[in-house]
Amino acid sequence: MLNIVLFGPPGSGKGTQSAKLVEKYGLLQLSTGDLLRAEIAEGTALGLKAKSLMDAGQLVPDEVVIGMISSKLENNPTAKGFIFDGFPRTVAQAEALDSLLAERNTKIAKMLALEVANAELIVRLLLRGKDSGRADDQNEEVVKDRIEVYNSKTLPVANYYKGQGKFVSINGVGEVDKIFKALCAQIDVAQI
Ligand code: B4P
Repeated sequence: MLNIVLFGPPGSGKGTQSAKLVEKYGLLQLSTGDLLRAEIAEGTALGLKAKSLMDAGQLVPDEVVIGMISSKLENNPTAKGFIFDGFPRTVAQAEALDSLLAERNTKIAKMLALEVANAELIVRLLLRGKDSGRADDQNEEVVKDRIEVYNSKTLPVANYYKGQGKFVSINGVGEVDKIFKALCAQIDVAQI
């Protein structure tokens, strides 16, 4: 089983690259952002709770996203492996993920971290906001708040994986295909 954490600030290309990685490696993508947006679209109680936090650029409580990931792992026992996209976003989530994987006799092989400067992130997200309909992409203050939340709460997760010797930095600026090749080179080494 091959499990990869795709890491990076909002707008760094996690969703974009995950889609390509899924196609090439046949792994299952687990995007907590997508799972939460699906809950909102279905109008579930969880979705209603998450919406106001997401629209404000804040993180949804750890127990909510950990519960969603846990049930996805439970429901996909035969998966070849997983790409965790946008999860874990806090150290508590990273610890919970390690436990969930250990229960299944597997672990994270690598964290691949897309590095993009703040100014470029803001341009990308506001551009996406013009046609995505995502409230959190349409307001520059909210976009800046998301980057701030990333720096304060999510960046420490990189140190968590550095401590395990699993962290790899990838330049997230440039052509999508060039970035994809750099990610594949790391995954190919991890598979050997
Ligand atoms: P996410 O859905 O994870 O959204 P995101 O961080 O904005 O990244 P995304 O994957 O969508 O963007 P991408 O970089 O692909 O999270 C949304 C919210 O959900 C969070 O703020 C939080 O409230 C909540 N949430 C999610 N997970 C959570 C968790 N674990 N714990 C707590 N709360 C959680 O792409 C951005 C844009 O850049 C696209 O338009 C793309 O076309 C463009 N782009 C990509 N690559 C490019 C390149 N190389 N050059 C130019 N543009 C590029």
